[in-house]
Amino acid sequence: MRIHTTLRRAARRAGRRTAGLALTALLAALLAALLAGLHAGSATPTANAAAVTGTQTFPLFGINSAGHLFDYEPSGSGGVKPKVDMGAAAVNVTAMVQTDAPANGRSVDFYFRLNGSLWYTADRGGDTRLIGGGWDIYNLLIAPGDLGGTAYPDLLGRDSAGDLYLYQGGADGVLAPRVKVGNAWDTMDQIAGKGDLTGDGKADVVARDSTGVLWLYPGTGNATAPFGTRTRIGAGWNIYNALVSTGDNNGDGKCDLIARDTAGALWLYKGTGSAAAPYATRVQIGTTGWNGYTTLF
Ligand SMILES: [Ca+2]
Ligand SMILES: [Ca+2]
Ligand SMILES: [Ca+2]
Repeated sequence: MRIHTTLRRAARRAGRRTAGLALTALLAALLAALLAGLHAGSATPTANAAAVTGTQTFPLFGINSAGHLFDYEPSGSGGVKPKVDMGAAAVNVTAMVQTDAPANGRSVDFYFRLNGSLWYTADRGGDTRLIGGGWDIYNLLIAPGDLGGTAYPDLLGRDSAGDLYLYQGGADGVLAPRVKVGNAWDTMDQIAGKGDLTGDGKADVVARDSTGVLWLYPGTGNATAPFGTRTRIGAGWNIYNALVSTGDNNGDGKCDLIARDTAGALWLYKGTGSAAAPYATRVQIGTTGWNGYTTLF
């Protein structure tokens, strides 16, 4: 009850700081829905504590066209548990990513974009703050883990010109001013990452170009030049309409990749820890129905 009151107050304060009543109502609805999920017992962060210095295990989330948020907790062996409906938590939300802002190996925090502003909420409603306005300039946001700079996970945004910007994250979710870290990323139609794929402890990302080739961008640990020379993982990845990483799905400390095919089935590519051949042969972790989500993260 105390938490709920705190959330309502936070929503009111947040609304006053930005666009007024309409946003207050939207944010209040979102927070209420997140909190309902929390109270339903669905939102126990399942990240393994041993992963603080490695790649963390996150749940998989889906948002459907009605703005309902669904939580799939990890099974531990690579798959996911049955979904939990967290309610209409993502109505009018135009982007949402998850992160472990304090880098404690346990938190499941969100950044989400609502009415063009970016918000941060800790552990699904525990602490919510406005990051800032003007975030509609990005057509893709991902939280790939710690790319350098701060010892906390960072955020990447790609704008319509194809420029890529890095925001260094803080333990409280607050982001440092952006730094441009790349261009021509608009040739990529999927970008994914959530921790270390190559075995060197530095977070990496993978990206698929418009011809279906998947590329590895190895992390350098340098926040102003976070990626080394890319290497080609392989062709044929355009059989998928979504590529997303939720960290280490099978608990071996290596970042994995989830892919959704056009029939709505879900596949897991377990990370090998080798930059030369970063993924093992795929295994199916979902049969049908996954195309019902407009966003997976
Ligand atoms: Ca960082
Ligand atoms: Ca790496
Ligand atoms: Ca793994």
